[in-house]
This record gives sequence, C-alpha cells and structure tokens, in this order.
Amino acid sequence: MSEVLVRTEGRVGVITLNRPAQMNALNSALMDALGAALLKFDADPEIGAIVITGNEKAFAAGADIAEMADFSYSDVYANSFITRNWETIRQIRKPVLAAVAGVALGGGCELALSCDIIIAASSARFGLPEVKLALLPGAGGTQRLPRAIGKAKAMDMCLSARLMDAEEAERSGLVSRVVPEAELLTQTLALATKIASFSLPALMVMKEAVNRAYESSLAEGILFERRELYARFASEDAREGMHAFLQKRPAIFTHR
Ligand code: CO8
Repeated sequence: MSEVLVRTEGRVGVITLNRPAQMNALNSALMDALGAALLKFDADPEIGAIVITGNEKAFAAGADIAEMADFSYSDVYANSFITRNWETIRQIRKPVLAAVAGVALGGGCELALSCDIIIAASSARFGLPEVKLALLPGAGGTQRLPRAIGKAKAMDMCLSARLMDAEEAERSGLVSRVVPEAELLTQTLALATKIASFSLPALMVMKEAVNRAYESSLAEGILFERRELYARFASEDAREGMHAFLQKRPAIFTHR
C-alpha cells in the first residue's frame, strides 16, 4: 500500500496521507513519499498549488511512535529520522494548503503548520502532545505555533498537551477557515483551484515575501517586498494582468 496517494485536479496537485490504520502516523516511508510527491508537483509547470490531506479521522497523529520508540540518539542523528524531509517541505515554492479533518497531533500539527494555508473541518483537533511522551516537538512546532497563535496559547498547548478544536483554532489564527466536514475537500480544492489560476511566479514570490515576515526584521522584509514588486514589472503576466483590467477582460496568464 502506498503511504501517500497522489492525483491532480486541473492545476492542483493533491497528496493524501494514507496510513489510515495508524491514524496517518508519519513514519520514514510516509515522509519520504510525501517529500518526493511535493518535489514532483513543485517541479511540474502544469501545477499551481498543492493540497495535503488525510482522512476523516486523522490528518496525521504525529511521528510514528512504534517506529521511534527504541531509537537511540545515534539512530536519529545519523538517519535524520525526525528531520527527514522537513526541509523539503520548507523548500516548496508553490502554495501548499492543508485540508485537516480529525486529529493533527505532534508532527501532524507541525506538518499543517508548515503549509501556507490550513482549512479545518469542524471535526479538526490540533495539538502538540509530545510532553506526554517526554519528548518535544521536533519539526518546528515550538517555533511555528507561538508565531501562529501567540505565546500564551502555545505554551498552554505544549506544556499541558491539551487539544484545540477547530473553532478555537480559527479564533486563534491557527487556521484560515473552518468548513463542514463533508465539504472539506471540495472547499479546499475550490480555493486551491482559484489560487492556481493566478500567475505562478506572482504566487511564488508572494509566498516568499509573506514568509519573510517570519524570518527577517520589518525593514528587511519591506526592502525585499519592494524589490520583488519592482521585479514584477519584468513579468509578462503582470503586464497582461494590468492591461486585461484596463480592457475589462479576464487576464490570460502564461505563468511567465
Ligand atoms: N504513532 C504510531 N501509531 C499511532 C500513532 C502514532 N503517533 N497514533 C495512533 N497510532 C495507532 C494506534 O497505536 C492504533 O494502532 P492499533 O490499532 O494497532 O492499536 C491506531 O493508530 C488507532 O489509534 P487509537 O486506537 O489510539 O485511536 P483513538 O481514536 O483511541 O485515539 C489518537 C487516536 C488520539 C490519535 C491516539 O492514537 C493518540 O493519542 N496518538 C498519539 C498522538 C501523539 O502522541 N502524537 C505525537 C507523537 S510524537 C511526535 O509527533 C514528535 C514530532 C517529531 C517531528 C516529526 C517527525 C515525523
């Protein structure tokens, strides 16, 4: 059985995590398959956005505890088990949307946090319960969660292992939208399709610029944004977008 299922819907690449009997626990094989699928979609000029999803019970329940329970320090250090493919996710330049139903725990929550937009079904529950295992989040959770929802709630979740439901996650800024469970995939695909209809280079630089807000000072971020705006004037799509507006017609982007 493949650890991930991969398909395309128009210009959207869809990756479904596929270890349902293990609540999509993120073992090495799944992380390798996910990394490979992401890289393939990122390199495909026919793809403008990527959706990662799970099943109705689990987006992902975290690292595979059965796989890692007896690892030694040298096992995880030498094999990069915990960090395996997480840098790949960070490298993806196209927009990545997480469609989350059920649990997104530990590494599963960190995977969602690594995506650009999280759409949650009303059943979604988020948490970093690693403290229960005497571990700590190892794929950016202690860094991305406070940036997403602030220190107070992030400390509460990390130190107490409590889960956050979809409503609170939306209120706290962890997710973009909450939708009825039955509509999770259709609404996420509709959003991804809309995003993918825009100029791909504009989307990619937009993602880079927003991410700069987390990784640089305001002055540096503003400078980056301004330079990238100037660079847009070298783009055929920007010329097309502005002229199409003036001519009152839909823009036809060639993604150049
Ligand atoms: N790893 C391995 N197997 C799991 C995991 C997991 N994380 N989560 C669930 N499973 C398995 C269960 O063992 C069970 O298997 P079996 O049927 O063979 O006994 C099956 O999935 C179904 O699970 P439950 O019977 O427990 O189902 P429930 O509905 O009662 O509970 C829960 C679902 C709440 C998700 C519960 O299973 C749970 O609490 N799971 C563990 C969650 C957790 O602690 N996650 C954090 C893991 S540590 C981590 O993620 C560190 C991140 C480091 C970086 C990321 C690297 C990839």
